[in-house]
Amino acid sequence: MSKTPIRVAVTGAAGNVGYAALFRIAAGEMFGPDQPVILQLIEIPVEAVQKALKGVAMELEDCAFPLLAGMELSGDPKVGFRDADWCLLVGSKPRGPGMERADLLKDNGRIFIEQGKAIDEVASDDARVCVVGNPCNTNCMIAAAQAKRLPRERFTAMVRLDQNRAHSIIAAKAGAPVAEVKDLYIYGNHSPTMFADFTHATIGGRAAADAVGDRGWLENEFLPAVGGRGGAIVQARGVSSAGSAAAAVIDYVRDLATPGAVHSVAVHSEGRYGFAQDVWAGMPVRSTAGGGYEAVESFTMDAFSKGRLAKTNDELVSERDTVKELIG
Ligand code: NAX
Repeated sequence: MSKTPIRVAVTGAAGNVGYAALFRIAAGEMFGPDQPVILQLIEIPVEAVQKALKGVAMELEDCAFPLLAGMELSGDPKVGFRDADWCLLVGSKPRGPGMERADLLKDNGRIFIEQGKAIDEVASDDARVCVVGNPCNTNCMIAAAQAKRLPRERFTAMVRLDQNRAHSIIAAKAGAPVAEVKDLYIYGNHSPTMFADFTHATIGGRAAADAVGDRGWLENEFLPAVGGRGGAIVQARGVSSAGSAAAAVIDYVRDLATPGAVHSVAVHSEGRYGFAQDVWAGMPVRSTAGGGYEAVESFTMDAFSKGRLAKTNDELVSERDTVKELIG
């Protein structure tokens, strides 16, 4: 007997990351090769955008994916998130020319207040919320602050693209296959201040510093390369990451849905690793049944790492303070 379909709501479904992710979700790469999905595609209620969304849905139909058990298109979050089991918040307002970061935070804050409220009202009782739209840590904090029914641990944000970038860059430097990189996790904000903790990483079973043979490179070149990779992609492509971002969304949600997987996720910090209590910070988590997780708290940080954690925490605190009056 076939499984009950999982309802997956995706905002920004006609955008670049949405477009690149949807086909992979419908093909079974997120929830497995025998798990049907119903896609609930949400876009802004603007005629041209809704028309483009219809076009995306037409293409999904044309793939005849056996696991795609249905699609619902919407311009209203209270309709789009109804009964959703997984809410992937990809859509957000991009930073326009001359726009201050504070204005970006506030404009997006309003979107995530509305979506957080709608999810809390209409999504399924065991809904999980995964925020991708930037600034994703703070957007996630804002959405979670709206929840009265759903526990805030259900709200997480994506730092998986940073983890994937870090693995790839360090493997190339060590001349090792990327699969040999272990225990390299992302801490803090999804921004250039993030800390890709190479101090506990191993490559082919050896400490990363030994495998690379150059701690100076790790501190002074690797970290800026990971933090600056998004900007480098924009420079090269003229638009921001889409294929790699979609691959990271698949990895992030698939691992959350896989008990035992250990991976980087931005979660409610609760003071772990010295982060402020109420921010959402990247850290390693171990997935538990039903899309849950427990934070991995066992890594001991050296003085250099503590300095990096403090820096990314400062940025998260400043973002929190910028939107404070919005969330009350
Ligand atoms: P696009 O501008 O191509 O698409 C965004 C889409 O979101 C648009 O179609 C827009 O109409 C829609 N949207 C805006 N407000 C909405 C709302 N209130 N409800 C529903 N839909 C809404 O951006 P894209 O390249 O797809 O990137 C999407 C977001 O992901 C951006 O915020 C981007 O900064 C962020 N990213 C985050 C990453 C991460 O690692 N956390 C990496 C990839 C990506 O850059």
